[in-house]
Amino acid sequence: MRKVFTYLTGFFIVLAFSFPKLTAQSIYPGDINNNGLVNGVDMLYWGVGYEHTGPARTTSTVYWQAQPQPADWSDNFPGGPNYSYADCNGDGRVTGIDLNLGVRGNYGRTHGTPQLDDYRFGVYNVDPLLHIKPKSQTGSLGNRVEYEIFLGEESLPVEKFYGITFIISYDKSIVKNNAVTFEAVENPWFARIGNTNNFDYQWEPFWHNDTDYGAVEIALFKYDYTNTRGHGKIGEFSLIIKDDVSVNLPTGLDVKVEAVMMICLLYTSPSPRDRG
Ligand SMILES: [Ca+2]
Ligand SMILES: [Ca+2]
Repeated sequence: MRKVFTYLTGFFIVLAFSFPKLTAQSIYPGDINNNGLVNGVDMLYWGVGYEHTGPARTTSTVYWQAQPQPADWSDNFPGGPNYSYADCNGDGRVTGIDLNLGVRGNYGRTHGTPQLDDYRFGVYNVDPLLHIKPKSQTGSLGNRVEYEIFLGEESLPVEKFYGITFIISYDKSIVKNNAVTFEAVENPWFARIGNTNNFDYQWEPFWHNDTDYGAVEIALFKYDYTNTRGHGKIGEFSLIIKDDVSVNLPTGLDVKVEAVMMICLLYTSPSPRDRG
């Protein structure tokens, strides 16, 4: 007979942040914040740098090796590197190619000794909640367990949303390999245009399951130069429990958020749109 158990609901809090300070050297295509690692955080930076232009590099490639920096572009990320880092292929413009070939293509690669990204947890009842909620209160061995992911609540919405990345970890010893899924909401609240029922398509989802570590990294990020206020479901996450495991129930799957970063757009420099 299969064991049936109740698993725990997690509550997590996220906080908008300012970009960390980082030193500039050469450009590794995809590592936009130049911390030595390509991950979801670089996708947030891409959304901020989208459509900016500046001097091209002498090398136009996303090949993973140190590329020479061009002359500085006119803008820097708040507290961080020059916008030229967002031009992963070095052609002088930040476009979808830089996201897809640079950041997604070089995802997970490292150079030097990576510095920890500036993940931060917020303060309870002050910052909006990132809530991972099981769809059912019971689960059984060998079956898929589904979770809904919510960001913000009616009583405490996200005031200015531009992007979020977070890492959900789970106990890999009791979760089936390659059985983790993530699906973003098709028309999420943060893509709503004003108070209309129309949605902006200038946002992207990303997720990657690391079976070695037992964690899935998720990123949802806009590139429309508009912060959104709101709250609600942002996606669904699921995994399958192995059918041949012995676990201490009901602590079960040990699903929790390991790290989170949420950003808003700061209007410290004009967007390409404002410049016309
Ligand atoms: Ca990085
Ligand atoms: Ca480019």
